[in-house]
Amino acid sequence: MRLERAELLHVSLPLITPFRTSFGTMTSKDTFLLHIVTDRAEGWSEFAADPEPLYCAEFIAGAEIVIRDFLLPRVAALRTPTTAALAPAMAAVKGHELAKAALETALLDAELRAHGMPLATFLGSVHERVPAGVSIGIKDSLPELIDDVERYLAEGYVRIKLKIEPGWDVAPVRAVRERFGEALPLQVDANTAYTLADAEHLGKLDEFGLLLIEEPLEENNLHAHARLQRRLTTPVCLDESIHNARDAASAIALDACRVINIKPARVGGYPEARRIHDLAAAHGVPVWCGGMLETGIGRAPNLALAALPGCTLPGDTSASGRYFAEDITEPFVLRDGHLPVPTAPGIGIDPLPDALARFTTARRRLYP
Ligand code: OSB
Ligand code: MG
Repeated sequence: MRLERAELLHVSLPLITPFRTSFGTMTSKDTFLLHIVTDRAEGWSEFAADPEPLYCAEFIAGAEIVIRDFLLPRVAALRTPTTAALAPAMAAVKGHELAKAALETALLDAELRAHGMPLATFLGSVHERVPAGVSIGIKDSLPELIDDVERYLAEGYVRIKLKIEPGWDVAPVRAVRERFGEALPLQVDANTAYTLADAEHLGKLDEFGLLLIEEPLEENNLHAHARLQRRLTTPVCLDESIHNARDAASAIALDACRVINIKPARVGGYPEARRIHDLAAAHGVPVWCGGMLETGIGRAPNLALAALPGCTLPGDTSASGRYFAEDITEPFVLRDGHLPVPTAPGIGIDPLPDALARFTTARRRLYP
């Protein structure tokens, strides 16, 4: 396979409702797509992070520079750019997992399309459809939250995740439990909003039988998460703190988490996500596929990952309609609480030319 062309398309899609977390409020999904053309096939990917480095250290403008100036030249220098050769070629560049994932996924898409193989087959996925959970942002009031949960459950979502922060934690969890009962699969995500000094307060969540509490403490502090886990019966799940399989191995060894949220972008791509899945499965640690409010271009490959056998908890891969009035691809539609795993080669989906043209705000040639 020979790299012939690479371009980056900035896109902006309005969200149907603002999404508020402990780190900020999003009203639109602003990101870029990578489009690469090889002599054999074309490939697409979506950068997962936001314009500002609030969820993670990476951000759109920085990633564009990293890809253009440091990653792509290393890939273009390969005699035969294959997915397997990519990670070693990019390893000299420290960090920047989300930028690396974008480039690797676009190339993987092209490589798989050239072989006529769906990503799900490449990864070893075992399900044709995956159960969908939904992540619900912080609301202005409890009645507003209850309305949202009610609506999502009526649509068929099989698991509810509540975003929490100091001042919005025990009360919303209690309100949802009281209204919807013990049996509702329920979990929370703090996005690093607490410190170990809050351990006793977080312990108040134990009585609600949550599936997990996601990233309660500061990013990368495995030691503090292990100390917190010792004081909670609710399983700690790590998101922000897991950047690769090495981190996952350390976190499991330290008992810093008992569940892992795998976001392929956050760990540098699908092959590394698969390694984390395998490592966790070998330790009996359940994993699930997270999300970053992706358009269809980022959602499609995540559904393939979510269909791996070790993804035993429902993920955050919700239907397109939970985020956008109109997606950039054919929308993913919830049926019976599940989303279909794409079956076409590569990521299994393409941007719709008309939607792509309307959502694109800038287009930049990266190579040659
Ligand atoms: O922490 O999982 C997170 C969205 C953006 C950034 C971080 C997170 C999230 C979500 C939403 O929780 C998941 C989704 O619906 O895509
Ligand atoms: Mg999270």
